[in-house]
Amino acid sequence: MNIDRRKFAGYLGAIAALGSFPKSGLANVENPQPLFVATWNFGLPACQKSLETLAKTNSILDAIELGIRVAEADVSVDSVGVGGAPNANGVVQLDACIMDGATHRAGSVAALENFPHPISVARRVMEKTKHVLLVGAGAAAFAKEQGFESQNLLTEEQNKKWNDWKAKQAKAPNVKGKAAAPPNHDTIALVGMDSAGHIAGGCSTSGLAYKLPGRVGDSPILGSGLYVDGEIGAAGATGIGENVMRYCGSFLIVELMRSGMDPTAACRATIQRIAKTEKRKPAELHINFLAIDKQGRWGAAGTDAEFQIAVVTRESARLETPALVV
Ligand code: SD4
Repeated sequence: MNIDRRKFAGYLGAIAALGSFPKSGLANVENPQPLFVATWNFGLPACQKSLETLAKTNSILDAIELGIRVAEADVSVDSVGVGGAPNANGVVQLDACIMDGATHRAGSVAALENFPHPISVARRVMEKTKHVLLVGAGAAAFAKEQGFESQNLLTEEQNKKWNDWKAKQAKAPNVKGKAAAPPNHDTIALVGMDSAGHIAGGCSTSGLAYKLPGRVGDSPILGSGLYVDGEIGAAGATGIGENVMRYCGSFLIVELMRSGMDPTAACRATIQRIAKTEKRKPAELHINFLAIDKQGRWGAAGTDAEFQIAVVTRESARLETPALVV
C-alpha cells in the first residue's frame, strides 16, 4: 500500500516535470520538501530566491521576505515596488503583508509612499510593534524610524503612462474610480513551506493603476490578499482587489482546504462562490488565486487566461498555467 502510494507520487512528479500537470501538484506528501509558489512569471526568480534563502538561514519568514523583495526591486514588474504604477495623482502607493502560520503573527502596510520594500516594513510591523497594520504617513514615519531607505518610486516610463492616462481622463473622467480590468496585472503573492512543515506567506503590490489616492486593495488585508494557517495551509490572490476583499477570498480558500478540499478545488470553489453571489460570469471578475496545503500540495485557479504561477522545489523550478474558471 505504501509502495503504491509512493509510486503514484513519483508518477505525478514525473508528469509535473514534463509540464503536463497544470491543474494542481503534489510536492512530496510523504517527505515534505521546501515548496514555494508565487503569482505570475516574475514569481519564478522570487521563489528561487526564497529557496536559496531558506537553505542559508533556515527561516521561512526570511525566505518569503527576500523572495518578494526580488519582485519589488525589479522595475520591469509594473505593479510591485519600484516601477509600480502610480495612483490617480501620479503617486506610487504600496501595499504589503506578511504572515507566519506557526504563530499566526502578521504585519501589513498600506498606501506606503517612497519606500521600495513594503514587505520588509510589514515584517518590521509584525516583529517590532504591537500592531498589525500601519497606513499612509504613519507607515512611512515608522519605516523611516526603522532605518529603511526612501527613494522616488515613480519611473519615467510609469510617469509617461500616467500622463497619457490623465490626458484621456480629461476627456472621459472616471469619477467613481471604479476598477476596470487592470492594465497591469502584477501583484506578487508568495507562499511557502519548509521541510519541517512550517508555512508562511507574503503579498506585495502597488495596487490597481490610477486608483483613487488612499485606496487600499486586498493585498495587505489578511484573509483577502493573503492568509496563512499553520495547521492547514496558505492562500494568496492577485487581480481586482475589490472582488476579493468583499469575500475574504484567501481565508475562504484556507477554510475550504480545512474542510477537505485540495488547493485547486478550494481556489476554484472560491471563485465560483464569488461569481454566484455577484451574479456575474467569473471571467468578468479578474480574480486569481493560489494555495498550498500542509500536505505539500499546491494548486491555483483564476479567471484570467494569462494567469500563471511559479512552483519551486529542490527538484524543479517551473511556471504552471492554473485551472481557468470562466
Ligand atoms: C489590488 N489585487 O490592489 C491588487 C492588484 C493586483 O494584479 O493584484 N493586480 O487590487
